Amino acid sequence: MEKYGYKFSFGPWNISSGADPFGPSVRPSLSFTEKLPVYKKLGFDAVQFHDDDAVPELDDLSPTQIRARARAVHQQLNDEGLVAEFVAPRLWENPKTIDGGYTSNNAQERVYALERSKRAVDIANELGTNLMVLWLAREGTYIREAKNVVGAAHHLLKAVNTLLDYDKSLRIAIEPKPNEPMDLAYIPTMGHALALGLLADDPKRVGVLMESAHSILAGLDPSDEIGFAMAFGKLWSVHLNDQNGLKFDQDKSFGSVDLRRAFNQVRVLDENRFWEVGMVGLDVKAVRTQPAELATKHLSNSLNMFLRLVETSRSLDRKAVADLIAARDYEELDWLVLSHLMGK
Ligand code: XUL
Ligand code: MN
Repeated sequence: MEKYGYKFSFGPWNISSGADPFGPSVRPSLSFTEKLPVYKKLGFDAVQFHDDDAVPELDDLSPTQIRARARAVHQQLNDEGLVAEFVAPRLWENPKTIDGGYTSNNAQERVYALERSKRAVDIANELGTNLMVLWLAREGTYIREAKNVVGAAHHLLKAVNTLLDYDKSLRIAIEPKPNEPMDLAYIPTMGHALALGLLADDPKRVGVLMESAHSILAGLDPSDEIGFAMAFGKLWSVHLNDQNGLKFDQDKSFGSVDLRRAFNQVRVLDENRFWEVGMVGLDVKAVRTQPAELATKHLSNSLNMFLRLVETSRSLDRKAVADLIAARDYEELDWLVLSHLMGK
C-alpha cells in the first residue's frame, strides 16, 4: 500500500494481554523480542518506548548497566530494520511515584523522578533517538488541596529544564491528558503543554504529542489540537486512536467511533505535511474479547484507516470546498464532506 512518505510507530504496550482493572489477562503476554517481528509484518517502521520497555527493572541497575542493555536493544532494532521514535520515562509504577513524580510533595521522591528521567534520556541516546515523550501520569491530584498548584507548575518547569540541560540535543514532547489515573491532571490540554514549553530555558526543544483520546476526554477536538500545535511547529508526534465519550481512556482503533473526527485529524496532518515532521504513532489497544492470534488487527486496521483517510482527504474536491466557503453555504459544505466520506 502507498504510504505517502508517512512512517508509522507504536509501543510494545499496544500488543497487550487484555488485563483490565476488573479481570486478569485473557491472552498470553509476549516478550519484547516476540513483539518485534510484528512491526514490519504489519507495515510499521518504528518503536515507541517507555524506558523500561527497553530496559526492564532499570531501578535496580547502574547507569552503565542501563546503557549497555539499551545498546543491545538498539542492535535488536537494527536487525529488524526498525528505529526508535521516542523514549518516555515511566513515572507511575514505582512506589516512589505514588504521590506524583516531578510534583510529589516529597522532595526525595522528586529527586527520584528526575534521576529516573535522566536514565530514560541515556536510554534514548543508546537507542538512537533524541526525542523524549513526557506523559505526566501522576502529576495532578485526587484531592485538590493535597498539592500546591503554583508549586507544582514550578516543579514541572524545573523538570523540563533539568532534562534540557542534562542533554543539549534532547527534544521533549509533552503529552497532555486531563485525567486518569489522576482525577485532575496539571497538564490537561495542548495549550498547557505548549505554555510550559514556551516558558522553558530552551523553548525550541520542547514540543507536544497529541493523543486523540486525551483531547476528546478534555472535551476538545483532536484536529483543532493538532492544528494549533502545527501552526507553531510544535507537533512532533501523535497518538492517534479513538474514544467513545467521556469515560476511561479507551485507546480504541483509529476512526472506530467517529469517522469524520478521524478524517479531520488526517486532513489537518496531511494538509500541513506532517510526514515531514514526525511519525504517525498509533496508541491503540485490542478489545479484551479479541482472541490472541487475532490481537494485532487493531494496529493494522488503524494504520490502514490512516492511509485510506489520506486518500479521502486528498480526493476531496478543494475547488468545490472553496466555492462553498466563498458562498458561506456551510450546510452544503457539510453535505459535500458527508457524501465524500460515504464514497458519494
Ligand atoms: C497514557 C498514554 C501513554 C503514553 C506514553 O494514557 O497514552 O501510553 O502515551 O507514556
Ligand atoms: Mn498515549
